Amino acid sequence: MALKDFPRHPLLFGPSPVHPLDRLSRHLGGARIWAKREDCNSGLAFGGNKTRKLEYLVPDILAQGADTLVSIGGYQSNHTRQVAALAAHLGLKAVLVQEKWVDWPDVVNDRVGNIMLSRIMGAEVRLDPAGFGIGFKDSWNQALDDVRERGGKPYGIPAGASDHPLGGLGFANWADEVQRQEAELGVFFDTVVVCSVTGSTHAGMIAGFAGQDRPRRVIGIDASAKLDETRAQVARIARNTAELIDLGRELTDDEITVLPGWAGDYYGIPVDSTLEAIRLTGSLEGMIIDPVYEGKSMAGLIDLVSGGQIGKDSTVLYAHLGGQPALNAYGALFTA
Ligand code: 5PA
Repeated sequence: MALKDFPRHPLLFGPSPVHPLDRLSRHLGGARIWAKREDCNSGLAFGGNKTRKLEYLVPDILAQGADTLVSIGGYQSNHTRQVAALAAHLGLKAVLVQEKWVDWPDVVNDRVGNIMLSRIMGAEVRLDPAGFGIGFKDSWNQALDDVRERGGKPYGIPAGASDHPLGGLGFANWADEVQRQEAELGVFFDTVVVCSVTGSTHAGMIAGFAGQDRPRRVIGIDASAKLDETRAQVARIARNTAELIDLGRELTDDEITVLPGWAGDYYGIPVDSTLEAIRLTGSLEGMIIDPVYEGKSMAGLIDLVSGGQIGKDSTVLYAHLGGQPALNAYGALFTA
């Protein structure tokens, strides 16, 4: 089935904005850098990359007659905040398992930012001491069982809405949207830089771009600090998605690039390059990025352009996937 034939429930304002980052480009002395802004793509609780993925899950949620969305993430998960917003929007309940994915000492970590927004939107938030992992968790299965026991009808959405048969479609659609915007703007992005953790953002892009006539590089920057798991999940979801949208050929290994080097040792803990990227992007462009995801992918972009792996004549699209609410839990890093 072609991508356009999959049912999609619109949750975005429309195509997300694309604009150049002129001062950052000049500062790096080379490649022309643009951003595509998933951080302001929707009116649902600040939007983000999951809102785009969820557009393709909604028809399935409604068809199954579910009354409760059940999902999982860290305390400061952006994904679960977007699930809470979707539940509010559809008039459903949400149960969110929020695990201690990050050993971060800030005393407001479980009270501000994303988790606060989810509570405001009426979600049932369950704090769980389990650590980081992108696989299926017992606590998630327990939450699904609990909803059933109460007589409800749960719909399970895995971490990051990734390991779901339809999880890659949202960003396959993003690839088509990019192509339409390029035609309007008269540009071609030969390189796309994207943050990768649970994988379906990057994977969807790979599958979507693979069907286009003009080849380009899609560079995933790992922010999981568990490279092998993220790389395997990106490859699996990219191939499933390619099959689902009838790409008509196998994806090759060199179409699947997840680079290590900017995640630091732990998911969710920023390192020097993350903080430098956040300050540089903020002070040169007024564009805000977070310490868990986008600060790490921007650090990757900066080094790849500075080091020449992305050439001076390149036109680069930075996928800004959202995530700023988590900054509130990292206040101690920005006191001066
Ligand atoms: C997230 C994910 P993928 O998980 O699709 O690889 O996307 C990575 C990513 N940027 C990039 C932002 C702002 C993100 O929120 N967040 C998760 C969450 O629970 O919020 C799924 C991990």
